[in-house]
Amino acid sequence: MRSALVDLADVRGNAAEGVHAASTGGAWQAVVFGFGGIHLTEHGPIANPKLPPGWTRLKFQFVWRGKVYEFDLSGEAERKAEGRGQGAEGESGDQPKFKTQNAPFFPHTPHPTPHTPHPIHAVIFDLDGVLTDTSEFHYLGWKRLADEEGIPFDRTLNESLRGVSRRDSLLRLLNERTVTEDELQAMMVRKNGYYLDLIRTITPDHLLPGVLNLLDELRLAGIKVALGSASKNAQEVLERLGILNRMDAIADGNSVKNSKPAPDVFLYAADQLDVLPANCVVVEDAASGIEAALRAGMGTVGLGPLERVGAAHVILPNLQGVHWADLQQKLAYSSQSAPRSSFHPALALP
Ligand code: B16
Ligand code: MG
Repeated sequence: MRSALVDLADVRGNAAEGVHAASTGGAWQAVVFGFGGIHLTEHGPIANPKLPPGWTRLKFQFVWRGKVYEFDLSGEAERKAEGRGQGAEGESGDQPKFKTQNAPFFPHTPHPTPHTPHPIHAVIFDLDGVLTDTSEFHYLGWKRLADEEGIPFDRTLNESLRGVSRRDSLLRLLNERTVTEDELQAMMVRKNGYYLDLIRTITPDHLLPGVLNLLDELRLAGIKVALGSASKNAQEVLERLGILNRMDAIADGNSVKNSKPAPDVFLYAADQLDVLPANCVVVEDAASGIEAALRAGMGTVGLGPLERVGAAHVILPNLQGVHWADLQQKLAYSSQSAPRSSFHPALALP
């Protein structure tokens, strides 16, 4: 799929410059050697077809050692392979037989679950790292608290707190340190005070590039929109960004008990929207958020590096220049129906 989509879905964003011949070759090999199960014997090429469910026929020519071989393979359960024209010499004259009982020469890899994407009725956006960048404010808030407490804290540690609830973030920051529940609560209040002071500066200019346009396109397309954030300050941030009224539902740190990577916040959003989880797509920047959305059975768009959001169905650097029509197409081509537990690899953009 990755080879095929380089040009079919323009996943690298440069198909206009010409066809990617090597990728095309890769797709051909996947089909002929993979699904067709062609292997080369001293008598000629032999097929051991394993067509994906839904494929009824696979027909192709194969040139080997100056000879043209035609294969016309059916996808029926009994794998009746119908050869026409020239076939494997010495095996069966003009009518090649395809060995169904032998292991193919070229080992098969399991093919992805056939793709039957669900129609998308709603998009659920994470807040920090997707609609705006509050992570710097979280960093400054945690840093101040950590300095006061004499605890080491840096930007690398802050990075690992993306999408992590306030309480869990503090527990990570405290590391092995033991504190009472009252002390824990007091520290959370203190950090949040610092954070609230900082977010007063947020204005609509703090919306990340591409967000407003995508929200507009979703509205035009009749797609519902919700927020799915771990933050308990999400409403205030949305208000300051000027997009609170754009949300058809809000699911945040106040809505559910279990935070990401539990699926609860996204399931809550879907419920509020009255849309089935399978018809929702989540846009997230955090590994914990992608995991939560996958556990909710939703499609996922990961923003950021592969190491962070590699489990998502579609991966983009950010939302700048992203159009709903393109995103929808990428999601449709991704293996959205693959088993969630496999965290099927995504379509990565450079
Ligand atoms: P609050 P998201 C998350 O937002 C942040 O990424 C994370 O750093 C923060 O700890 C969490 O919200 C809780 O935020 O302290 O405001 O409740 O990415 O889920 O929108
Ligand atoms: Mg986030």
